[in-house]
Amino acid sequence: MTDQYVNLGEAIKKGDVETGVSESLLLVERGVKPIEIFSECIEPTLAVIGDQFSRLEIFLPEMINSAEVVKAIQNEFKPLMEADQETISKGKIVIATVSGDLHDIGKNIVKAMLEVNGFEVNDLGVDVETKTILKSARDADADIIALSALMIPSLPFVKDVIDFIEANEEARSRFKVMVGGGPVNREWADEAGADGYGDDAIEAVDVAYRLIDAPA
Ligand code: B12
Repeated sequence: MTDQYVNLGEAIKKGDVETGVSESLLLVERGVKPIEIFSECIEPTLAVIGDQFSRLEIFLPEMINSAEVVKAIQNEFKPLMEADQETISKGKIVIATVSGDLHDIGKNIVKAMLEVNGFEVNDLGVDVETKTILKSARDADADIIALSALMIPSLPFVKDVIDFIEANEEARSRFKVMVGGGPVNREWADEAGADGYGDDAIEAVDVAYRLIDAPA
C-alpha cells in the first residue's frame, strides 16, 4: 500500500468514521478514483482486519467499527460513481448476497462498477433466499444473476441457486449466473457450474460483458 493511503488505512483499523470519510474525499480531490481507493487500500485493509479477527487479535465490535467506516465511505462515493454512469443499458443484472450472509461491502462495489459500465442493476440486498433471487430475476427480466458470498457456510446457498437453474430448462435458457466473494474461486465456480467468476469488481464487469455478449 502506498504512503498516500496510510491515514485512510489507520482510520479504518481504528473505526474512525470521520477521518475515514475525510481522508477518502481528500484522495478523490487529488485525482484518485474511488475504485482504486477500494482496491489499493480498503480491500487490503479489510483483509488484514479479517486475519486479525480470525487470530483473535481483534473481536467482532472492532470488525463492526471498521465496516462502519467503509460503509460511510461507500455512501460518500455513491453520487460520485453515479455521475460517471452510462445511460444506455447494456443488460439487466440482479445481484444479491446469498442466504445467511450479511456481508455487502464487496457486492456494493461490484454493483457500482456494473452500473458505471452501463448495466442496469437490481440489488436485492443481503441474506437473500434462492426463491427470492429467482423470482426477482424473472420479474426484472434479468440477463444475469450475480451472487456474492463471503463465508464458507454461504457456498451451499450459491450452489443452490445454480442447481435450481440447471434443473429448470426455462430458467437455464434465460439466466447466466456469475459468482464472487471471499471463499469463491475460479475452480469452485467451475465445479459448481457457474457461468462466470470474478475475482474483483473490475473482473465482474468483464465477465458481465462476456456473458451477455456485449461489446465493452
Ligand atoms: C467487514 C467484515 C464484516 C462486517 C460486514 C459488514 C458489511 N456490511 O459487509 C461485519 C462486522 C458485520 C461482519 C460480520 C461477520 N463476519 Co465478517 N468479515 C468482514 C471482513 C473483515 C471484510 C469483508 C469485506 O468487506 N471485504 C472487502 C470487500 C471489498 O471484498 P469482497 O467482499 O471480497 O469483495 C470483492 C471480491 O470478492 C469480489 N466480489 C464480491 N462479491 C462478488 C460477486 C460477484 C458476482 C463477483 C463477480 C465478484 C464479487 O469483488 C469485490 C470487490 O473487489 C472479512 C475478512 C475478509 N478477508 O474478507 C470478514 C469475514 C468475511 N467475516 C467472517 C465472519 C466469521 C463473520 C461473522 C460470522 C462473525 C461473527 N462471529 O459474528 C459475522 C457474519 C455475519 C453474517 N451472518 O454474515 C469470516 C468468514 C470466515 C469464512 N471464510 O467462512 C471473515 C473471512 C473473517 C475471518 N477471517 O474470519 N464481517
